Amino acid sequence: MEASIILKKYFPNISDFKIIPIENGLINTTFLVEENSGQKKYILQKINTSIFKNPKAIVENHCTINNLLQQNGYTKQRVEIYNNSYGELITLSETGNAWRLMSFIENSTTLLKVSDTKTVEKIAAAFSEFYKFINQNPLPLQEVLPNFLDFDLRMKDFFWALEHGNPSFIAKAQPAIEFIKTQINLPNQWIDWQKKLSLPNRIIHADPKISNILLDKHENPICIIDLDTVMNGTLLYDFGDMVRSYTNKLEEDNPKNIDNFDSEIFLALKHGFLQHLENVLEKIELDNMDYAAQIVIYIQAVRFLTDYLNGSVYYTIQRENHNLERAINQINLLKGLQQFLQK
Ligand code: GN1
Ligand code: MG
Repeated sequence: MEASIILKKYFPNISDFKIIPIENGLINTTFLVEENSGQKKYILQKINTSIFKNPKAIVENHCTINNLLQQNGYTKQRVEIYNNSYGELITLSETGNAWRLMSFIENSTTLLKVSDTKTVEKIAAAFSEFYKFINQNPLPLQEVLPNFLDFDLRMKDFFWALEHGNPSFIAKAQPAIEFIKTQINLPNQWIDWQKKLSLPNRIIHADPKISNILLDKHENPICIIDLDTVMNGTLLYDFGDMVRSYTNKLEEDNPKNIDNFDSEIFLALKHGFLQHLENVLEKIELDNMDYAAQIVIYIQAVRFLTDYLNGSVYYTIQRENHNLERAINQINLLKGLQQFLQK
């Protein structure tokens, strides 16, 4: 197994260890490494280089962020990235795969969904604090995912897939496609702001989903993880993505035809998000949080749907319709949010 060969590049003498796959994330492949029957633990990850084309840049960014957090007196835990025995942060396998080894945060758990408003408020406040810290000084980040936040391009990719995608998938996805088309003007305002650079440029996490924060046994946040997408952008994107992830009563891939939007969680989340940012955010940001929530859910539905039509070449899937199920889940969430906002 490639993972155990890679592990030897970090610990040439390692003999007694277990490598356990962790199903977390739709892009990279993650393993828990337990050395000496669980005495020492690490996270070993194979980076998806068809998406992260410059893996060295993401680990270097990670170290830049960690250093800044440390300098600024951030007190929550941080995931460290280890050098291999040649002093490198990225280990290439013989077949060219890129791997990294990271610290394991003890006594922590992640959630896939959250139903407790107090926990949500704490999680949103922890991200709010993180944003405050990473925006204190200029952060020289390398660009790792060009166009990631370009919603104009996301829409163009969707229309391209409608023309060139797999015809049987297009037929199966008709109701979802129709829904996306009924709200085709929703992104216009956002795209216009992006063109005119109207939204304050800040450092964002860009993937603040529920499983990207580690909690202790009392559901207190202890560590924000997955710094791969930390980039310049708008904090409205992160707020929208939190709404997308935390207010969902179902897991992200459950297409059950119910209103899966939780309005109490939404209000708790807003409260937590503003905890460290209320005096930082500008009017355009404060005024458009509800719009941001809708647009980020909409674009995520578009992304899942586009990938489905293209034959699921981007997101990892466990079954043929997985991306369609994810898109339907997002559409139901958006419908629920919009109903709530109209009340
Ligand atoms: C991807 O693999 P993961 O969980 O880090 C995606 C996010 C999506 C998310 C949806 C680089 O994140 O943008 O919101 O799936 N990351 C990338 O669950 O595309
Ligand atoms: Mg991520």
